[in-house]
Amino acid sequence: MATVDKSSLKLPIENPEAQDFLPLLGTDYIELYVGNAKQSAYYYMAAWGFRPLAYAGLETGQKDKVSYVLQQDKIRLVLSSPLQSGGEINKHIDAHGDGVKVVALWVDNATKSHKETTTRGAKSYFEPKTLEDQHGKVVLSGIHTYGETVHVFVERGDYKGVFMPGFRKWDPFYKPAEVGLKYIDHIVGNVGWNEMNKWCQFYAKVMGFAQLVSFDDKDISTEYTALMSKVMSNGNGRIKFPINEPAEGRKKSQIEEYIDFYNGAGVQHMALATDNIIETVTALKNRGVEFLTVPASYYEDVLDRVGQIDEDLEPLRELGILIDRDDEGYLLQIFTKPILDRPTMFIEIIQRKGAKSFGKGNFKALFEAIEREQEARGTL
Ligand code: TYF
Ligand code: FE
Repeated sequence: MATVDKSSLKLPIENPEAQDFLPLLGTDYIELYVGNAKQSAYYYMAAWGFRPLAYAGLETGQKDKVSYVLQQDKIRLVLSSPLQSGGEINKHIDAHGDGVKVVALWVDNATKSHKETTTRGAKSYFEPKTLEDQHGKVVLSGIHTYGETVHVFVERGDYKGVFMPGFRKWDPFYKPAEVGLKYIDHIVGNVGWNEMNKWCQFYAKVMGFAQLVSFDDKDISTEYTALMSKVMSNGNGRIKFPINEPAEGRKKSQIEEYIDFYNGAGVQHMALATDNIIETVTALKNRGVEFLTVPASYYEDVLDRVGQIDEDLEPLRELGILIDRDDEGYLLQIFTKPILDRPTMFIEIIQRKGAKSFGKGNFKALFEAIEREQEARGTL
């Protein structure tokens, strides 16, 4: 059972009703609906160091959908594609391109999680159901969140199989080395104009989250790009969901570009944590992952802003890793270019050295880097 430890979390907007009705143990998995799961699985293994874990498809008696499950430390990805024309997954891909469908949350009781959230106003995605095989049972339930994204509650009990009933072990010959990714630090949702507060209220009311930190468009609008963002967190801080909305700027907001190409609200980025960002980003670059870059001038005065750090500045500068500090420590972070055909989802790599914040001191440099990419796409 998750205990509520708010001592190290900053919760400027307390949620008095919060915490207890929905204890979350962590992120269980992220499921992406993709056009070709087999080839996506190869990408996440070869480029990102995910290891093959489980498979469900024609060979396991699943006729309409194929899923590959990958894992790196605590991060589990499920890549799913339709095996027939028509149906929910094809519609999702047609509307959004490849993208995150499910943010699955690990709970002790999926039935209670469904009841507590739906009675507080969540729309059910599916009722609690029990899956069973010779390794035990897993109980699942689901609710809708922003756009067509859903949360699935996963109750594993003492299930001993590789992933869950319906899947078999997947052990191909090709298993590239990991790159040091450890856990999901946060998952960011982009929502439509003026919808940020509505979805923050959803996480507060329906899921018992509270607001972690807040910044407004004055903090983060550059000459062209504008957005607003609030971070919602569950009581034990294991689940952090920043929510962005577009704001009015001189030209098109990066959030608006996302909404246009994704055709609505959805997951914008996942931040994956490492405990050695220099090694992780070096490995990722060698495997072809492309990152945003900032001007050399960023590194001229960065140490004046963030003070002493443990790392040498040189490799950070060479790799383009950004640095920020809050009153509890510092953090190192870097952002990929969009990893899909549409300019929608990207991935952040983050190493926290005490800092609990999200890199506010880097927003200007980061958003200017994003604008340069938008400019190249003709979407600014
Ligand atoms: O998650 C965050 O808040 C940081 C910064 O469009 C950020 O990673 C915020 C908005 C955005 C890109 C990055
Ligand atoms: Fe982030």
